[in-house]
Amino acid sequence: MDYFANLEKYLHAHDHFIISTHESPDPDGLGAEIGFKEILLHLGKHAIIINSDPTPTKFNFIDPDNEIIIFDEKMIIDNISNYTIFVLDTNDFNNIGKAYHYLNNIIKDVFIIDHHEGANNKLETNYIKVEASSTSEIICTIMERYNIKPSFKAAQALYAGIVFDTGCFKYPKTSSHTFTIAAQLISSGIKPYEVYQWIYENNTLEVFRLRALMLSSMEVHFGGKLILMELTPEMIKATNAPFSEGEVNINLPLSINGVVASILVKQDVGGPVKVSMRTKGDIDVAVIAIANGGGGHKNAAGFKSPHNFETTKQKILQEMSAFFK
Ligand SMILES: [Mn+2]
Repeated sequence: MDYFANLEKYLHAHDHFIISTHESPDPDGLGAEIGFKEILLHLGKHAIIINSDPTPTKFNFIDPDNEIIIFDEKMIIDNISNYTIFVLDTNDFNNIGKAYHYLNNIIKDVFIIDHHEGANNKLETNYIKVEASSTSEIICTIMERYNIKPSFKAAQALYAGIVFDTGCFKYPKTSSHTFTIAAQLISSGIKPYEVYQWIYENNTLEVFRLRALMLSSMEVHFGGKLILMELTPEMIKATNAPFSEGEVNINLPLSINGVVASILVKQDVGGPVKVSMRTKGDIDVAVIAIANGGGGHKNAAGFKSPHNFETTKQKILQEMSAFFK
């Protein structure tokens, strides 16, 4: 697969680009956007970043110049019909959130840069490298191909994306290439400890209280191998913490000896019921996610459920039981 040739073709065909990422943006999506915008400007292109959801406050350091535009139904973009879109860190244009319906009506062409599994029909024409640790890592590779040295701002944003998506260089897709790229980013003067503190030691009391509620919802299944937690609209209302801050707690149960699967059934206030799955070893939850219309990787995947909260819980436990026979 010549990802780079696909990208070159798209870049030659267009000049005005909107960059976007998935709803509830995380440091990988945000960092990749900041880094990729720098590439497009360097190539003499016109580029703006539009996200459906605001950047979580604690990740504002990734966008110090406030260049990310938050989608608004009434927004006016001059010559919008000239634009095509780059979708980053999700392989489904539909996942960009509220802006999707608006942009889908206007935008002629879409190009995906991503590292999630589950889009085999899009591999031929996009830049989807599932072995990459993060979309930020892919953006660094593209920068290298164009001989672009990232600014301090872009280096910090991309480093944050890699740190976040690799869980501080420990998840399975962390490779020697990931470390090489990280070393290059650090050589532009960024401080790894600062980035670590901003991402991981920057919790509010509200977020800590939400974590407590989620941990107390814990159910142990299949002889201690699977843990299921809930993140409910009631918990969000009770703590006033952002939904996205609760979502990351899915990783906590995997730190328990013997636990190989962590399931989070979650729902934001007024939002759909969703299921997130994290596993260790050969438990391939991408299969379950794809069968339910979602996506992800072997050990990290998710989907939106058409059912209510309780039914969703029962159904996912039943589907997971196949791994514990
Ligand atoms: Mn990512």
